[in-house]
Amino acid sequence: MRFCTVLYRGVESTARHKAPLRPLQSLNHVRSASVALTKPDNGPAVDSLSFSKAKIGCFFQERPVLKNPFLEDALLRGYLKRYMPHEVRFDGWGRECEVSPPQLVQYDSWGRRVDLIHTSATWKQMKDLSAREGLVSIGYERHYGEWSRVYQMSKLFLFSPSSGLYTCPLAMTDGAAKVIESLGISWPVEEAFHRLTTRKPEYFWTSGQWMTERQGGSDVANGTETVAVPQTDGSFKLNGYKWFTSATDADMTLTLARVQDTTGATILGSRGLSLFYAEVSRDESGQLKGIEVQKLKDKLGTRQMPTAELLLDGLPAHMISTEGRGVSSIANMLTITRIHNSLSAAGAMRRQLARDYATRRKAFGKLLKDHPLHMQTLARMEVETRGAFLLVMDVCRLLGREETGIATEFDTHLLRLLTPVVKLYTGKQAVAVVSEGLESFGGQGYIEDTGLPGLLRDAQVLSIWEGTTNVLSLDVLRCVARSSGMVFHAYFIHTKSLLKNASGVSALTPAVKAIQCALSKLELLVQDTATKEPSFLELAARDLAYSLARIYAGALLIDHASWKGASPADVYAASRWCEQDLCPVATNHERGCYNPGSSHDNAALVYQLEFDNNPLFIYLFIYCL
Ligand code: MFK
Repeated sequence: MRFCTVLYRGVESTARHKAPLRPLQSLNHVRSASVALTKPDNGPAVDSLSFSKAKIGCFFQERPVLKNPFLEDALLRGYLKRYMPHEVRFDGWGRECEVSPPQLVQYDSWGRRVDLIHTSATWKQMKDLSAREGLVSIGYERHYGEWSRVYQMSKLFLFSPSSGLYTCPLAMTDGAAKVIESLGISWPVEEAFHRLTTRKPEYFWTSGQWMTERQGGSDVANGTETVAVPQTDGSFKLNGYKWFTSATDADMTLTLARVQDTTGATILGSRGLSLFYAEVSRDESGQLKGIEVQKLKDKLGTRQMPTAELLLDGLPAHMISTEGRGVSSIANMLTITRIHNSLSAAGAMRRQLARDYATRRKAFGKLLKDHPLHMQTLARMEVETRGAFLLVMDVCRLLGREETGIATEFDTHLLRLLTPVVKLYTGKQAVAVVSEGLESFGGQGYIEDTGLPGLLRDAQVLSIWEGTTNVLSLDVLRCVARSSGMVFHAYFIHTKSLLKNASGVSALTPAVKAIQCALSKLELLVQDTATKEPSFLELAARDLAYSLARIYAGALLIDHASWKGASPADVYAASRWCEQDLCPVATNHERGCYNPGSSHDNAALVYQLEFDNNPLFIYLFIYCL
C-alpha cells in the first residue's frame, strides 16, 4: 500500500502509451474558427492567414494528466484504512520491534549449549515483507535498467523509517549479493546469491557482514585476528572472535580471515586478509556449527536488532576471494552498505513528524505552524532533508549506471568519491535533524512511549557504523590518491554541468554564483595541496569531505530547481542551502587551521586539564614558587 507512490511511475507511462489519439477537427469547423479567432478577446490579434498554413487551427484541448492514482483516491485510501487488518500496515512494526527486543538463550533447560536468538514476530514479518516487496531483488532483477537502483532505493526510503532497522540486514544482504555477483555467481555461492535476491519469503536469506573484531572496527587490516585453517577438501575452518556482528540472525555471512600456512603462520596487514563465505547452520543436535554466541550487545539504539559477540570455533567456510585480496573484495559490500546507510539517514530526516505536529499543536494561542520562528526551524530541517535526499539518489543513479554497464569513466570516479562523502555527511546531519525534530515536540519528544526517542537513538548509529566520519574522510583522500586525482576531475566537471540549466531561472542566480565561487576556491585548494605535507591533507580531510558534500548537494538542488516541473519551494530550498559556508575547507585553510603547528595546539587545548593536574606539573609549579 505504501509503495503505490513509487509504483505509480509505471502506471503513468502505460496509460500514456495507450491514450487514444485525439480526433481531427473537421475542415468546416476550422474555417469558421478562422474567422472567429481573428481577434481573440485576450492576447494579441491573430493573423487570419495563419489558418491557411496551420490546417488544423491552433486550439488544442489540454491533455488530461494521470496523477498518482493512489494519492488522488481518497475513497480508496479511506476504505483501506478502515478495513485492511493492522498486520498488513507496517507503520507500527518498527516500534513493535523496539519494544520486543531480541533475547539470547545460551543453554537449554538441560544445560546444553543452544545459542538461540529469539526475535519478535514482527521482526520475522519484516523479513517476509522485504522479500515479497523485492527490497533487495529489485537491484538485481534490473527490470528498470539503469533506474533499478533508484526504484529500489525509493521503496527503501519509504520503508526504512518504519522498518525498525530491518534495513540493516537488508543492506548487508544487498552488499553480499553485490560481492558475489562481482566475484562470479558459481559454487559455493550460487545458491546463496539466488536466496539473497529472491522474492519468495520461504527461500529468502539475509547475510551478515562480520568485519569488526576486538581491536576495533576501523583498522580492519591490523585488527583482524581470525584465522582460516585449510581443510583437505579445499574448504576452511575459521577461528576467531567477531566483536560486533549486526543482525546476527542472518542465514549466512561474509567475513575476513587470515589463512594459516602449514606451520600455523599468517601474513599480517591487509595483504594477509582473504574473504570467506560461511553459512549459519545447526547440527542434528541443534547446536550452531562452529559458532558460540557469547552475548548480545546492549546498545544505545538499534535495540530491535540482534547484535552479538561471536566466538568462531571451527566455523566451516569457503574462501571466495583471491588469497590476500579480502579487503578489496569486500569493498563492494562496503559501497552498498554505505549507500543504504545514507538512504536510512535521509529517510530518518524525512520521517520526523514535526511537520505534521506543527499543524495540530497549539501554543501561545495559535498552531505551531503559525509561529514564524518555528516555521523557520522546520524550513531549515526541510532544506537539509532535501539536500540529503538528492545526494543519496544521485549516488543510486550512478550505481545503477555502473551496474548496467553504461557508466562512463567519470561516473565510476564520481561513484567512488561520493559514496564515502554522502555517507559521512548524511549520517552526521541525520542526528542533527532528528534531534531538532524531537525538540520541536517539546517535552513529548523526550517521552519513550511516543516512539520519538527511538528515532534519535537509531540515527546516532548512522555516523558510526560502516565507517565513522573521520575514517570515511580519510577514505576520500585514499580514493583521490589511488585515482591520481581523477575523482576530483570528474567531480568538478559534473558539478559544473549541473548548473547549466539554471541560467534561465533568475531567482537561482545568487545560488549559482555561490556554488561557482565555492567550486573555484575548492579547485584552487586542491591544486595547492600537491605542494603540501601529508599532515595538511589529514587535517583538512573532514572539512574537504564536507565541502564536497555541500557544494555537490547545492548543485543538485539547483539542478532540481531548474527542472521544468520545479516548484517555487524547490528554488527556495536551493537558495537557502547555498547561503551556508559551502567550502569550509577553504575557510578553515585561510584561518590557518591546517598549519604545521595546529596538531600541537589542538592537543594542548584538549589535554589542558590533564596537563594542569599532572603531578610533575604541580611539583614544578610549586618549586617555581
Ligand atoms: C541501514 C544501513 C545499515 C548498514 C549496515 C550496518 C551493518 C553494520 C556492520 C558493520 O559495521 S561492518 C564494519 C564496517 N567496517 C568498516 O566500514 C571499515 C571501516 N574502515 C575502512 O573503510 C578502511 O578504510 C579499510 C578497512 C577499507 C582500510 O583497509 P586497508 O586494508 O588499510 O585498505 P587499503 O589498503 O586502502 O585498500 C585495500 C584495497 O581495498 C585497495 O584495493 P587495491 O589493493 O586493488 O588497490 C583499495 O582500493 C580497496 N578499497 C578500500 N576501501 C575501498 C576500496 N575499494 C573501494 N571502495 C572502498 N571504500
